Amino acid sequence: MSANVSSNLAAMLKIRRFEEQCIAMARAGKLPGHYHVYIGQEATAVAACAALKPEDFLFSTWRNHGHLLARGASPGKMLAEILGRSGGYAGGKSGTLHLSANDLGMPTTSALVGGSLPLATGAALACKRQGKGIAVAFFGDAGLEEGAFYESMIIAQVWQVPILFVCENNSIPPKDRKRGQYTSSTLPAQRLGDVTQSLQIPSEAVDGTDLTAMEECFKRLTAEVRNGGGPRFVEVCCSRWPGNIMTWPELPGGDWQIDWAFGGKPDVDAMVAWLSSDPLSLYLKKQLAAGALDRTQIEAIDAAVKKEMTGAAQFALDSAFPEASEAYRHVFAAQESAL
Ligand SMILES: Cc1ncc(C[n+]2csc(CCOP(=O)(O)OP(=O)(O)O)c2C)c(N)n1
Ligand SMILES: [Mg+2]
Repeated sequence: MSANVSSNLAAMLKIRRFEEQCIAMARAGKLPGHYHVYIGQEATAVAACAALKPEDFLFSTWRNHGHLLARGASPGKMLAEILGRSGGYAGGKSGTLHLSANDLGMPTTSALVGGSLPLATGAALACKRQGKGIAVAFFGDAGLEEGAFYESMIIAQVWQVPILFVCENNSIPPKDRKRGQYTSSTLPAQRLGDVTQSLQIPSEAVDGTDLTAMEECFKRLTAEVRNGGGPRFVEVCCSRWPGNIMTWPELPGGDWQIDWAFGGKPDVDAMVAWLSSDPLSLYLKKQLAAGALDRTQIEAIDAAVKKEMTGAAQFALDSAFPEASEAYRHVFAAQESAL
């Protein structure tokens, strides 16, 4: 098995098992509140982050777990943050919606639709002025409904800053897309990249279920941006996972099973259909067909990842809640009154 295949598989499994852990903890009443999962989009984060350098900046959304993990964030510190514990990346103050890891070039995350785009454009301007790094902005298809999207595109293009806009369009399974059908939740455009094309920002669409295609795409586009080519826009065509409802993720077919890559099927029909858009299952099948790895190797990687996630959950649960006296630390406006 090549190092690339095993690291891709481990990276995608890490994201999936992390979020299954979140769901399990929520069901057990250990994770209060609302959170969003990235299940079915893991390949995008893995391929994009593989093309980045340590000095690059990344900006994300409410659906940020995969982006952070692919960038190398600690699952334990992330889970502690999600649980509001002091051992988290922001001492438990940011929760899941604003998860960040400054030391990894992810200074903040915005839960506003389109909210990260101006911040990412500003970071790209800083990269240009300092002569190092690029910025990558991940956002969903609804981002194109926001004014901040157009403002960011225009400024990025006029100032020619080094930024890659990555729109993860999880609205329609790419294989089911029909001619004339809108490609996003509400935007009436055939291809979302047509919008940026009108601003002279080169755009393309890539199959978000195909890790290998995305590796090539992100490698090429980040190189163009890095070499002074100005902004680029890529629409990643991927598919929502059936459990991915807005208010509370469910696991309609249970945890993802290795057996599903070997002919086994989930009990739930919606899950069976979705597997044909699942980048993890598709990658495994492709590598198995090519003889690049076998079941024993897959199971060994998965076991190591699951062990890491169990450790991460324990770290988070063992971490104390922040002291009340911490409430006014790390805020812009200090308050006189105590809690
Ligand atoms: C400015 C703003 N308006 C509305 C919301 C509520 N909201 C949260 S997620 C969401 C839809 C986002 O869809 P998309 O950008 O396609 O991302 P996805 O959740 O599909 O990954 C909306 C409307 C918000 N967070 N921010
Ligand atoms: Mg969407």
